[in-house]
Amino acid sequence: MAPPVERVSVELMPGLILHPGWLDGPARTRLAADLAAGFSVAPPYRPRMPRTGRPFSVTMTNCGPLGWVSDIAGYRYQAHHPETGAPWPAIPELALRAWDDLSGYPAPPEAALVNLYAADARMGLHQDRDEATLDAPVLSLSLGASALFRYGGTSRSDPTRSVRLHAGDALVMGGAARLVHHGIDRILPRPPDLLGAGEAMPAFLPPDGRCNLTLRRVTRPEPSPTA
Ligand code: MD3
Ligand code: FE
Repeated sequence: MAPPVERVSVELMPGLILHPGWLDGPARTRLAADLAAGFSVAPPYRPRMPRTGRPFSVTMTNCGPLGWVSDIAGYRYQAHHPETGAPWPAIPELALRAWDDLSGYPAPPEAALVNLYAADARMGLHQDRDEATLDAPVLSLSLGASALFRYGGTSRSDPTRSVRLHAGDALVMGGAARLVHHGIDRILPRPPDLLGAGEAMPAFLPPDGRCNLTLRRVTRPEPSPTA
């Protein structure tokens, strides 16, 4: 019998909860396979900054009824891939289960944004506020290489702290943390592993790359019949 999985959680600030190793090795492998299957329908593409058209250093795709996209015209959620026009694939089952277990939100997520980082990619400090449902948390799942995640406050000039995100970690951003500024400063080199058995890297990632999936509720849910 495999030993039971240790399940701890750390409140980094009110509303920002880290669940280290939420997905075990087999779950990470399954999630990566489900994502890879989706990429054949919705290939990762390189978004551009609104106005300037500057390309992102990450590539992106989405799963779910809606996907977050960015191009010269602005940021928005839309139902189709911006390059192929195809509807986004379904959100992987394991990701939906993590949302049920961790979000505390009564309606399912509508968008799962997939960010793919090469070893030299980063994501500048920003807020996520393109959703009409700021009462719903955002849930992040990490695969592949570890990263240095930075988070601050609701003001851009608030002091920041950093924490490492590792493969399998789940991070929930809700309540007072929903509108904090955050970003990825850098992808961390793989630690030299004395046993030669480092993290199994999803085949779709570039060498020492990282994948992050963020689940989001975008539209206000219909009131439930019992409410
Ligand atoms: C805190 N992604 O996609 S995940 C993003 O690792 C994004 O790819 C980063 O920021 C990544 O928008 C960070 C952690 C995260 C995601 C959303 C948040 C933290 C958040 C929303 C509000 C507050
Ligand atoms: Fe974000």
